[in-house]
Amino acid sequence: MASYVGGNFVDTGRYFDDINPVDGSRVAKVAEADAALVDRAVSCAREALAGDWGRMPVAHRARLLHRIADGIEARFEEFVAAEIADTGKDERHARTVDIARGVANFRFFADLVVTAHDQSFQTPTPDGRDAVSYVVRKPLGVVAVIAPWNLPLLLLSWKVAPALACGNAVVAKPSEETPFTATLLAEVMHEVGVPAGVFNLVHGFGRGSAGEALTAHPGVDAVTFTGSSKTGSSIMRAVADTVKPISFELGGKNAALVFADCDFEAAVDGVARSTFSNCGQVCLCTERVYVERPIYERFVEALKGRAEAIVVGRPEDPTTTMGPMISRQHRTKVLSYFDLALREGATVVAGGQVPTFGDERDEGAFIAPTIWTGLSDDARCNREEIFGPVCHIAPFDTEDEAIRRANDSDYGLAASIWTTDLARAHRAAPQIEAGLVWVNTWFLRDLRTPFGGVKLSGIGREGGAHSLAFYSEASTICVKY
Ligand code: TXE
Repeated sequence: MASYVGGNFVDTGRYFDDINPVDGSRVAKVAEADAALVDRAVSCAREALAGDWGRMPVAHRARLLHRIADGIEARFEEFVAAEIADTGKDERHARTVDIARGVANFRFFADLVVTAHDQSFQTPTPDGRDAVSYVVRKPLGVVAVIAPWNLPLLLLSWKVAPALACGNAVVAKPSEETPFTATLLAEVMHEVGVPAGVFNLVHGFGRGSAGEALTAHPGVDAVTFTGSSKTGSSIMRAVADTVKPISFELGGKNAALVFADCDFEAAVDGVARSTFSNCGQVCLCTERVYVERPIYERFVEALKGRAEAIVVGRPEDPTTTMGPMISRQHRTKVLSYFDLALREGATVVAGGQVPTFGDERDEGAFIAPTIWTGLSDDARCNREEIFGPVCHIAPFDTEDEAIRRANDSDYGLAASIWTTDLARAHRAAPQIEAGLVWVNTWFLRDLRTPFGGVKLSGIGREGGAHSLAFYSEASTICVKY
């Protein structure tokens, strides 16, 4: 796989391996972009802005975004297979979430940008005459997009689509773990006639590689990033001197609050899905579950049943409901929390181990869906993002206590509340310190709504008009007449 710079695929001659986490086999050799190639990508992006792209009417840009969506749809099966090869995720997830939402992101922002409008005001002047003040929106310029590996195409397109819709040029760096669908996206951009330099793709790692070279590049005008809070801090330092706009969606340690008056089966299903979906590797996944004491024991048993019913296996097997983790390296991190949980006094209700298959999957990165009880709220396993198919369940006695414990976290991305008491839902939801609170559901996303987190979970909001606001620069013009 090669980088895509200035309308050309570029093989740098220095490679790293893209590994399939199902069996450890090599998916592809990926050419790593060095600082010189990143520099060329930024220059090509700037040239594109100075050329036709910078003058293209918004309606044309929107049509082009629809053509990108058409291009992904035309190669849908290839995209699904690529996402599965890189991540090992089950096929249904890749098909209905990852690639489908990748297409939807381009269509959504294409439609949104043509209807976007801004404010204007009649402004009184001191001498009794009139003025009109109005706002125009301009592209930021060259936007660096740094994407993670858990929902590769979905999270990349969530940023690339609005950036292009607003007229920016993009230099994107996908995760080193998942370069495949990003490369296919570059091919689609090429096929549908996105002008050279408007979309550039550089492959590589973070620190000391393409990621760092890109975020530290003086020619980049804004950085948008999804990934770990630690990397978010590093990028913030890299852009500090030039004070670039940033948008960060970082980690989470999300809570589920299950009240005794909930629809029990719906709550168990919802919490199971929010804990184990995508092998627990979604920033929105639940890792802390608080259950009202009268239903606590029953809930623990029921969630254990759901965890044990999960079929861990090959992505293409229709009975599989959970694939492997993204990599052996990530599994090692998650397993270190499994060990830590025992040292911190956890009771293992389900899972806690690496499954064995007796075939090539033993070379992969599989892990068992896991549930703990018995940890204190200040245990590290209850405070640090683990990012695996694991949650801790604790009982609570009052609504105020549940809210207080949910908020006792360095993170604040998402939460879910399970109750049939409407007044409680409305009372509790706004008290949760998180960018997104679901009531009786999880992962339901309206792309028009703001998305992002508080505390260590990020800076800024994207989604709908919030994306258009981030990916453009507002300029106020005041005309006296
Ligand atoms: O993330 P990183 P990693 C969390 C999760 C996971 C942890 C580590 O807890 O266990 O992060 O995962 C690029 N300058 N999430 O190591 O390092 C990197 O190449 C510029 C939460 O994969 O944040 C990749 O493209 N770029 C999450 C991207 O940043 C740098 C999704 C993410 O990598 C860089 C994934 C640097 N200095 C992991 N260092 C979510 N919020 O959804 C790394 N990168």
